[in-house]
Amino acid sequence: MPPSLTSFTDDARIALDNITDRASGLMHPAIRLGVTGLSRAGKTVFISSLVHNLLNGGRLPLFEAVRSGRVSDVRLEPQPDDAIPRFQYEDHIQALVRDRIWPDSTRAISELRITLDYQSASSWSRMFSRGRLSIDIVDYPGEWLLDLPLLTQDFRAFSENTVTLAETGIRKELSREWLALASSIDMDAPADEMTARRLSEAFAAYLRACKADERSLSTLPPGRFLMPGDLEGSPALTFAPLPNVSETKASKGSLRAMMERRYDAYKNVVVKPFFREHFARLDRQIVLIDALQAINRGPEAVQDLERALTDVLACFRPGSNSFFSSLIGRRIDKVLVAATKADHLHHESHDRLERLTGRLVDRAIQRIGMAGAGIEVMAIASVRATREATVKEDNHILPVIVGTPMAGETINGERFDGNKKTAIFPGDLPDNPEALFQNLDTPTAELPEINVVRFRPPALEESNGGLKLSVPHIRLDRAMQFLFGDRLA
Ligand SMILES: Nc1nc2c(ncn2[C@@H]2O[C@H](COP(=O)(O)OP(=O)(O)OP(=O)(O)O)[C@@H](O)[C@H]2O)c(=O)[nH]1
Ligand SMILES: [Mg+2]
Repeated sequence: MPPSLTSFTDDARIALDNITDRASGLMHPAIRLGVTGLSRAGKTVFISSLVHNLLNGGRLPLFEAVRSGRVSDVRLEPQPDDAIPRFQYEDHIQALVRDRIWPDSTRAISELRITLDYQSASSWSRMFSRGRLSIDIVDYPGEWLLDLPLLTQDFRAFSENTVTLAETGIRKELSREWLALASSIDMDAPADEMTARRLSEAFAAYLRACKADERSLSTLPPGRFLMPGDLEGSPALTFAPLPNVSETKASKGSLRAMMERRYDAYKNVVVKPFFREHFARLDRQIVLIDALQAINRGPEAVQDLERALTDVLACFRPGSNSFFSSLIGRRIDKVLVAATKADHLHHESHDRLERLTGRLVDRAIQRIGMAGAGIEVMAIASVRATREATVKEDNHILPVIVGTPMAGETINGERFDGNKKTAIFPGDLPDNPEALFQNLDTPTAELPEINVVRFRPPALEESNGGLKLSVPHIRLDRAMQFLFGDRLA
């Protein structure tokens, strides 16, 4: 049985936060949209393109309120939370649109408020509703969600899980140095700051090596070890799991006791506040995943992505686990899992990518035995960096995609300068996603080959008057409709 860690104050504070949010929501309807995904999944690009398309009258035929002309004004407004950094929309969009480079990586939480004035669809509500909705978009690293399971693990369980995982597959070679150091240390000896630091640095180096490894995505908790932010060097981040922790209580003043205390501190000062102050207040959520990259990297990477997705989805659908439910609330009623960067495929494969993502989600849901209600799956491209074409080769018509590879990209020995365009055959996904999952467990399993080229963001088309049009995308409007279309009814 998981130790009961929620305190009365946790519950009370969440309830209070929710009441305050709701009360202000009566005056001015607002929803909080969480945008998450593992690093490089495409969060920043998604938010930038979504906002740009809304502000600049983008092509959004599947977003009903815009298509039917009911949205009269869209603007950015000051966000409601003064303590959260603002999502720097202007910088990101300048990079994308003016410089045609991808925005910089972001490492922490940020927020942006966009407000829409609209006419209600029904004449009855038109008489009463003020027709204004603010969407508070919150961008946060998916890695932070992977910390949730830690809350039910004591130090011994955490150590055991982490060490077991470190001894399997690709991770075995990456963890060698850390584990060698850890086993050479006497955890019952008096605590010593330098030993704690050496251990924690070796452990962090292992986590970094996993993340950098080409063969896997390897996202392992604790999430803040790789993104410490302003906690860098603090005791709450200066610990490491230990091999073979015994069941007996740690002796006072020992290294093991110190590690246990700091592990608990990590949960109390890092994990819980995030869930309480940020996560518990979200209404809707999109989870971005880079399924194509995982497939490209091989079976172990796909399994890693599956594991991460399972842990992420468990946060949204805590099911019967009342400990989680009480900490994170049950407010999120719609979750969209979106496979991004679909512009790397020909449109014939978009539905296949969607089915494959659906299968990933199904497997995750089954694994934790939760209800899948309110979870939707799509394949999208926040920014469409390619166009489609066909080439004729030996009497065959081949579907290709055309784009401008980033400066320095090399394809078939040709190095690109960032200006020249090229056509590539992107590769196919299997029609039946099951084919991909069937032999994932065999390390030599063959996965379909997808040509993932890093293309530059597209040059925007101009209208007759010379006005730049909005960022092209794939199915971004469908995502909008699902995430907040109902709130503009
Ligand atoms: N072609 C294409 N590439 C994309 C798209 N979205 C993201 N990318 C690529 O993916 C990279 C990462 O996108 P970001 O939006 O910065 O990802 P993120 O999740 O914010 O990453 P972190 O801030 O590092 O956590 C970009 O630099 C692009 O190269 C897309 O819709 N199409
Ligand atoms: Mg980002």
